[in-house]
Formats: sequence, structure tokens, C-alpha cells
Amino acid sequence: MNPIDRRQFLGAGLALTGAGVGQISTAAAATPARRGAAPALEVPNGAILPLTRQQTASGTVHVGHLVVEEFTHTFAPGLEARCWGYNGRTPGPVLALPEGELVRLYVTNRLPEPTTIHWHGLVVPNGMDGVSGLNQAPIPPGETWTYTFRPRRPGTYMYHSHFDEMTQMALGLVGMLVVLPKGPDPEHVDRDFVLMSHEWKMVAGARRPDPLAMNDFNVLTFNGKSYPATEPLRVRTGERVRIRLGNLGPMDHHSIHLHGPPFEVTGTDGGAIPRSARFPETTVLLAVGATRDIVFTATEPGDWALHCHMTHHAMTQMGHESGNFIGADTRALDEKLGKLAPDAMTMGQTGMAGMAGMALPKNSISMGGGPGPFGRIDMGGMFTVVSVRDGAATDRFTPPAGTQPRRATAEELARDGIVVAK
Ligand SMILES: [Cu+2]
Repeated sequence: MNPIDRRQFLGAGLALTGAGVGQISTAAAATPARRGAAPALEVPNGAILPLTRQQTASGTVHVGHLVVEEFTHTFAPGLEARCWGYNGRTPGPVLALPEGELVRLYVTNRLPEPTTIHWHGLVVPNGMDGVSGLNQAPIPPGETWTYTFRPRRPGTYMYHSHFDEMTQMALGLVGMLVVLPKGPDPEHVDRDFVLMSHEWKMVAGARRPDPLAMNDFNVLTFNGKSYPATEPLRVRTGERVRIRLGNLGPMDHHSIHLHGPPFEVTGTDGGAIPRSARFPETTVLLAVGATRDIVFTATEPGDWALHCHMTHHAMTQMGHESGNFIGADTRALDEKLGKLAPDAMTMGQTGMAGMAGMALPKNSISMGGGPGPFGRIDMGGMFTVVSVRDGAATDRFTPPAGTQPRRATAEELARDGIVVAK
């Protein structure tokens, strides 16, 4: 995690680097923010762009540098690809920009083709809007250009390439942008997370995601990672939590569902939602090209799933060009198939859960997630966990006695008149 609070940000332009795959930081939950103080922005599996301050005759300028480049990205241990991104990351580092102050962003293009950056949702001078051909000529390979603007309105936004959009965004040229309020944050949150969804098509054996894909995306990510590589959002019981969600995936909207306490959508990239217009929700539709800020109070300790509710999006690298064999006896078929392709396997006869344990081809990860405290978690892809704890963050939550389902006894069945047909 990369905590950076507003005072540090404004004062020092701190450079912070992100946690790697599987690294779990406990620092994020170590010090609860004081009520009223702006909390740190936290980016699970991600980073925040370091900014420096330049004093000029006309005031302070906040300066940052984005390098657009290709690199090897790991979606989860065992699955990697050559992706395009910013400063060696996809999504790029979060741009945390101060409301009302001048920002100068240098963009170095190390791609084999031109690029631009569009500041999605921000109102900037028209010439800074980044649409190649409409607002500017594209940045040629090898050159460094600058964008200068003054973010007007606090909130959650995004940035992305606006040249050869289909290719460049599909390969990872996307990122989140947060404008930090000049005054106190009206939402009074204790924790402030940033989470960007994306989707990729990784054809078996390919080195790069397929930018031509229109459907069948098979790698679904939060901040570039598929579960179980997604870092949990660790909070303390009672904290008021904001998650800033954004989606610049190529084709699909996502039904982002939070288990446990309900939330309200408090803002979009169009601005804050008036309190009178808010209503409780447990799922928010995160459309392509949209941001949604959700705020909730973490009233209940435990591990609460946060995931896309489209079941194919909470799975990884699922092949589905196969029959449905649930309820069928496929022994004869497996025998015949085995002669042709020893590694082949028909879909599970009792469901798909058993598939997750099968041997995997090179550069691929399991369809399902991984081990959990009570056995295997069968979800993967766009899935993470909000870990709510009373005290310091620990990896394991033990449900208090009597608060888990268990096998019913014969006495209980008789008591309640439940007849189970043999
Ligand atoms: Cu989805």
C-alpha cells in the first residue's frame, strides 16, 4: 500500500513505491486517521505518482513525470504478459493532484508508436484535453511533452491514452486520477482506497494481451491483479471507508458488489452527488468510462468479499468452448479423449469447483482463486477482500463460536420438523 497524506503530499512531494505481488502491508491499518483529517490515499497493489514542487513567480507548480513504456506485468504469480503502461505499471500510478493548483506533467513516450494522454472527467483548457488529432498532434516515439492545467474540482477521475485507443487501452495505458480537496473533505472518511477495474484477453501461449478482442475477456483485474494476487483492503471496525472505483476496460461494465454493510454512491467523475439524491446500495454498476465513489461504515469485523458479480468476471482464464457436463457421466468420453489428448479434461460432472485443482498449462493461473481459511475460494479474477478488524490487522479472522453454519444434528432436524428424503 502507498499511504500518502495530504500534508505530506503538499509539503514534500514524497516518492513512494508500491507493494509487489503477494506482499501484504499491515502499515495501512496501523494508524487510524483522526476524524476530520484527510486520510491517506491507499492503492492496493499500486502506487501514487511522486510530485515535486517548483516555486515560480506566479506561484507553486506541482511537477510529475509519466513514462509511457512496455514492460512485463504479472497479473498473479504464474501469469504474466508484455503490457503497456505508465512508469512500469498498469494501471499507471495514481495522480493525486491538489485542487486549484497548477500541475505540470511531463510525458515521455517510449512506445514504438505515438501516444497522448487524456485527463478523463477533468475540465482542462481544450488544448490540454489530449484527443489526438482534435486537440493536439500525437507525441512521437522518443519525445517528452508537457501538459499543464489546474484541476478545478475535487473528486475521482482517470487518465488514458487517446491515440490508437483500442490498442493502447487494451494493453494497459490507463490510470486513476484523484483531485484532493483544498479544504476539509465533506465525506469525513477515515480511509480512502483507489481501485481500478480492467479486463484482458490472454490467448493461451501469447506474450501480449489481444487488443483486437471484443469479447471473451479471460483475465479480470482490480489494480492490474487477479485474485488471489489482489491485496486486501484492511480497515478497522467502525471506520468510514471510501473506495474510489474506475473502469477503463475495453468492453465490459462491472457489477461491483460489496458483502457486509451497505454503501452509498457519493460521487462520480461528474461531481459529488447531493445527499438528498443518495440511497443505500450493495452493488454498483461501474460502466466503462466511469468512476464511482462508494462510502460505507465498516460496522462488522470479518472478511467481506468485494467482487464483480458477473460470475465469468470473478474467474480467470476460463475456457468455455465446451459442453456442459453437469449431471453427466463422462467416464467413457474421458477414456476416448485421453487417447487423443492425455491432458484433456471434461468439465466437472458435479459442478466446476473441482476444475480449479487441475494441472495448468504454462503462463496461466487457476480459474478459481486459492486457499482460504475454510478451504478453497472458488472465485478468481475481479475479486478482493475487505478485511475489517477490531484491532491491528491480522491475516486470519476467526468467527466467534456459534456464528458459522455447521452440520445439522438429527435432534435439530426432529425438533424443527425438517424431513430429508433419503
Ligand atoms: Cu464484471
